[in-house]
Amino acid sequence: DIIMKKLLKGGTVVSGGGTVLADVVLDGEKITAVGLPEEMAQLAGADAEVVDVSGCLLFPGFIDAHTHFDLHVAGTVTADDFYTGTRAAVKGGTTTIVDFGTQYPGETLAQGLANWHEKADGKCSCDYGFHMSITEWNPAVSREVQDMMDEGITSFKLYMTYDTQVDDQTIFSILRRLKEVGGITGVHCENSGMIAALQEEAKAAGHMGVSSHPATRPAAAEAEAIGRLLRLAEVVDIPVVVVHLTCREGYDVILEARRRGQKVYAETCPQYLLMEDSLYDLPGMEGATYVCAPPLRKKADCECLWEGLASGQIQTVSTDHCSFTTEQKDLGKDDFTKIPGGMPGVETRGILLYTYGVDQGRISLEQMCRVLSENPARLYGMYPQKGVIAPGSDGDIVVLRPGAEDVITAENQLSNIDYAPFEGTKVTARIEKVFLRGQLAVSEGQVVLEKAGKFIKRGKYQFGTL
Ligand code: DUC
Ligand code: ZN
Repeated sequence: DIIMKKLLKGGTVVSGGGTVLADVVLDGEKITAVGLPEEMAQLAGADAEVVDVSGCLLFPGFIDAHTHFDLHVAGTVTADDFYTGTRAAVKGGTTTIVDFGTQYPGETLAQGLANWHEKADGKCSCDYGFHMSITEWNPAVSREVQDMMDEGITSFKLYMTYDTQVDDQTIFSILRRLKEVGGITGVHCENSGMIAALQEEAKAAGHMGVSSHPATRPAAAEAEAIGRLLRLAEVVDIPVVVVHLTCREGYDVILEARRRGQKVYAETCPQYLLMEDSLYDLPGMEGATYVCAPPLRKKADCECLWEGLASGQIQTVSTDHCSFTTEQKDLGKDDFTKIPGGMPGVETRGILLYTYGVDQGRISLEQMCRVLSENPARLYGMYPQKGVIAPGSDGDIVVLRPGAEDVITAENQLSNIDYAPFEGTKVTARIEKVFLRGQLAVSEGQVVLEKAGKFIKRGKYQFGTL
């Protein structure tokens, strides 16, 4: 391919700070110029490949900082691995994922990381980084945290529930260590003891079906754990990320900590913005496809989360993509606690945020750009390599056509599962093209470039830049 330069003509460039009609020059893997048509044409030169993107919005490639690909969990393994998962991601406009490398029982962090590199290496159709999930803590693991930072793993994940959970003392020690090395952690906040007790009660009463799922993981369990985490972080004096926030109760706890002067970041996901817990009452195992933790909540919670996005109190929208087939979901047909928890999402996050967020007037284009691209790039040490369309940044660009009519169906999806949670949902945007570091990866909505993704060594989170 001798034509190295590309000129994207006629589009509207979106950033967190505004939108502007501008042409974009790509040279090799990078964006080299953004500006007025005549100037850009001159900079690109007569040999540049001209790509007509008129009528389209150009976003910096979306970043999904919460995926679970090829993860062993609940006695099975997620249906999407790095091959199918990143193909689905890039089709949906996501040019970078940050997956959760996991320290399985008995492993060092180095072993967990090596395992994740092996899973991802050569298989990814978008760029990728890893957080490390710390599930066992001792002095040797504590020393390894610096090694992770040196390897570009600058963020971590802790669970307050599941068998991967760490207790309060451990969380406190880990936060102390992260403060020393300049790391940041996302935390899955749910009170595991309360959930275990409620599950036992439900089962003792013979309530074995899917409809028991939401009531046994109440919003109070999430809000309590968020509060506990934030008090631990307060004493250590370190910013933390509350991942997949679902409810008003938790939101209020976060706002309260901010009023005390704490730095707290919050993430939510499309399913928590758009779906309600009444789905768990669907007949048979239909509701099982919506089982995730924390669970879907009420309409008022969805509204609260949209408000949080609009006001900037919630900084990122990720997916928590953790997909299982209906056959895998059937593992819990006699006992709802055995349903593998998780929903897909990487393929539809952008078009859903556009349709329900921007098009329906809940958030602005700039806010959409911030929560899908700019903020995760800043928070996870990738800005300005990622997260912005500007000279010097990677040529990761989503070409989104607003006003298109499309319908989400399982039949057309690339995710390796036999259903789509948003089946039949009408969307008003189509992702026509995606550029991954200057290369056309999606054309006419089809993935045309596979396995071109590379590992992104991330920098430290810079306090105060978000
Ligand atoms: N929640 C899920 O539903 N699945 C994966 C991990 C998580 O936190
Ligand atoms: Zn998750």
